[in-house]
Amino acid sequence: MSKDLHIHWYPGHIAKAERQLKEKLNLVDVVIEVRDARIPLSSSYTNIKKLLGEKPRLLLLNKADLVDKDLLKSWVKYLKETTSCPVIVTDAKGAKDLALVVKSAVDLAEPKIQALMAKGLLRRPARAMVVGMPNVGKSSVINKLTKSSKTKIGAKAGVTRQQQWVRINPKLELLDTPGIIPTKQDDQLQAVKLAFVSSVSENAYSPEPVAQALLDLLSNNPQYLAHVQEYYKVEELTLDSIAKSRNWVLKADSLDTERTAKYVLKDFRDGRLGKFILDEMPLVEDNETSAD
Ligand SMILES: Nc1nc2c(ncn2[C@@H]2O[C@H](COP(=O)(O)OP(=O)(O)O)[C@@H](O)[C@H]2O)c(=O)[nH]1
Ligand SMILES: [Mg+2]
Repeated sequence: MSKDLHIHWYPGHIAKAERQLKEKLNLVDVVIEVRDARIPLSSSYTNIKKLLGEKPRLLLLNKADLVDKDLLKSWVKYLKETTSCPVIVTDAKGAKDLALVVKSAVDLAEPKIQALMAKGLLRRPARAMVVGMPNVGKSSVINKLTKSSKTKIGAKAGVTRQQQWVRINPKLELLDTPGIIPTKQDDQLQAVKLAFVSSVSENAYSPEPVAQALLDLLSNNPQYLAHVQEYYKVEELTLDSIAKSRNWVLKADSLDTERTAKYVLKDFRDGRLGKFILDEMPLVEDNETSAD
């Protein structure tokens, strides 16, 4: 594989995955979209509404343990304003966010349930599914939601053949497998960020340019730069200087930058380099104050 900074995509796979996702979406009243809090924009599509349709959507910013709490608060506010969806911060270890996720999903589905009842149908539990890009924590969220309730309902006649549903409470049923939003290239920067957080397969890129791109991105933020300088005891965030500092050399004094790249990516993914959010928040026009 070349050492260029390039993420390889498979358009055929993407189209197929999107089709499968759309089929599953037909089964539910409400969608729980999980994003990686480290990349609140890049871990979704810019035109996600086109993919998910007009279904009511709840946004979870997962892996919140890996980012700065205060910075994340401003992202929650931003996403609420720009998507008009409820936004909840979650992490795999916390449990107190669960009740809120369940309540929000039920509330979001209520208009649909009311509409069914207005047509003369009996009230039924809302149906939800978890969607998101690879590795954002979809399975962890499903496990948390279903742990308290082991009531498998099984396949519903006329609703689905293979899908399993779990009753979370009398008002909510959850599809027990997630819908996968395939990662794809809206732009190269987004693609590389998805590689940082393991949302794209390691076969799709070479580690050195991707790790260096991470170091470059972190270098642009003075606070993040300081964290990483401190962690590796280096001035400049390059694979060479980190390899030297760690004494990762191959024979004949050449630096083992491949090993270094893999360590840098792992250190970032495990949260050892610091708590970073790698997307830039676009400026929002404040219509309310300008109208004053
Ligand atoms: N630090 C951290 N790791 C998480 C969190 N949620 C999931 N993970 C880890 O992220 C990886 C992917 O999680 P998984 O639920 O399988 O993601 P999925 O591919 O979207 O289903 C696993 O190694 C999880 O242990 C979280 O909130 N914080
Ligand atoms: Mg999974």
